[in-house]
Amino acid sequence: MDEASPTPSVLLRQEEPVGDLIARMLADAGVTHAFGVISIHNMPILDAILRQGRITFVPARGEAGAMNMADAFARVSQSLGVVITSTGTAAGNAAGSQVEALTAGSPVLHITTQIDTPWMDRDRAAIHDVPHQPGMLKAVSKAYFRIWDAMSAASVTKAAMSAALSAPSGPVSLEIPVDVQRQNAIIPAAPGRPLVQTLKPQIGDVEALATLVRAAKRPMLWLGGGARKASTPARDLVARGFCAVTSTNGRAVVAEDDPHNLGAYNMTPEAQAIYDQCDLMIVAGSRLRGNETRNNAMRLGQRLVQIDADASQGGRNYPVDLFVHGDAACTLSMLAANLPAKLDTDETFRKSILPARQKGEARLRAGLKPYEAVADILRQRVFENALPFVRDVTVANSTFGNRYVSLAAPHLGVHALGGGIGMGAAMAVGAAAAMPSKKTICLLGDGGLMVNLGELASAVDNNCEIVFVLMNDQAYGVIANIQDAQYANRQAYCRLLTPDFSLVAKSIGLTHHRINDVREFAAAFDAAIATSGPVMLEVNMLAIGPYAERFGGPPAGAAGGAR
Ligand SMILES: Cc1ncc(C[n+]2csc(CCOP(=O)(O)OP(=O)(O)O)c2C)c(N)n1
Repeated sequence: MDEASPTPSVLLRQEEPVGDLIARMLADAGVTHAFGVISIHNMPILDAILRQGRITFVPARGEAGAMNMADAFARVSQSLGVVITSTGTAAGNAAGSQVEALTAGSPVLHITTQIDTPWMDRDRAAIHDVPHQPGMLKAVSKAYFRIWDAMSAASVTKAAMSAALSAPSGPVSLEIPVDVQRQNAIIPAAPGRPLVQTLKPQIGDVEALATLVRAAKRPMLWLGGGARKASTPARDLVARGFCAVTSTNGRAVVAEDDPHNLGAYNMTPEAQAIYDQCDLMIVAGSRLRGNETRNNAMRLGQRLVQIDADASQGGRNYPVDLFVHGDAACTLSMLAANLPAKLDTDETFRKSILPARQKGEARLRAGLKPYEAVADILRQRVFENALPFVRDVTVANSTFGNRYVSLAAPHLGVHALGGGIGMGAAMAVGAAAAMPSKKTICLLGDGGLMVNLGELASAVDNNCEIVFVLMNDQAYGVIANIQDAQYANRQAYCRLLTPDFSLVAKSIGLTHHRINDVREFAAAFDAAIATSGPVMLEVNMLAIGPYAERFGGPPAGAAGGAR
């Protein structure tokens, strides 16, 4: 190049601090929201987010809540959830909630930090130092990464996002020491968007599966959370002759009002009778959890096929005739392509699904007395208006919320798969951020709400469109029931002081309405939906009375019955 001609700008190397690069890469990847708690150790990143103005940062009251928000955001938006914490205690605070994200396989990027690199991993008593932080993060993550220096910042960030989003998706931890956040990095010549790969099964496996299906007269699909994106092929297969049943997390993969879908009534006596008729059960993207299979004691069909993106899942809980390693949506689509337009299946069997479901629903509803109105109104409004429905672990959800309240689409359902209480309120904030044009409905108990009460303020601060339906029995109702049934009525440690929630709500400017008569629920709920901003509807269970049937927790005992 001769001296007179200017250097083309494309060849001019540009640099920026790693904190800026991270914020830029997240925005380039389509991230619109991040959740977290600010700290000196993450300020270079949060300051860059502020200056760039491309991402809305939602400050939570604690890292546990922030992780739940990012998790629910990921589930409802079907995109990457991002949580930003500080090193040490802050990262530890997020760990319990990250266990839930890991259980649910949520694509969450947990950006956390480290002390300055010269002191890192050396246990030299620097403030905020935790020598075993990587070990802790690895235990609750699908994958763990550290950005050691500015040179690798872009590639490691891309790798972390890609790992979170690629099936089997899950939370990924990314540690960035605070001095590295300030170092200058080269701005890559192209945005480092995540590389999400679809796991295509081997054609031989799909052909073997198609052979089994063609021979079957009463084939069923068992759809789990891993099949949430497989609605199109799953609905197609049901239209061709399959019947379906779902886990709680796989609800609405096939429409909840499809007469050939048993829904999440997967453990009733009628369900067992159907499985005993079923000659081929194809389990797609499901862990066959103990609390949905009576600890694997339910018989699931004469032949069992499992489809999973995680190769290590094959035959983990049930012996299988065939394991197909592949993405659920991709595998079911390839299966459909290998099958005739109409399967030669048993119509009597297909017709038996709806009555079985109706029996399960009727039995469930009879046990809800006097709260049928709460269940019926939620069922109707949530389904008809396609609302996100977030559930904490409480009697109301273990009975009707998790199966009777219908969902319009799989991504609209958010609940604690791991059974941990206390995440509902924060999850509702994340769900509302993902779908601001709709009211998010959050059904929770007083015990669960107390775990993360502070996040109610986050909901108000961000003017989230949420209706909190609080079933207040002033107790850990589930625990009290178990103590009555299994510990000779020795109720203990389950009646903790709870505040007057109307005063809590008033003190933070949260609209609150207490329901003392269940007949008021329908009108109060519709008024809450029509109100702008968050609303708490407190159902006073002490005034209304107990459920007709007591819920005593998930099945007890060791796993491993179905052999
Ligand atoms: C993180 C966590 N701690 C403890 C438990 C045990 N546990 C299960 S249900 C429950 C009570 C929940 O109380 P509340 O939210 O008031 O709902 P209710 O049982 O009254 O319907 C407790 C403590 C749990 N599941 N998760």
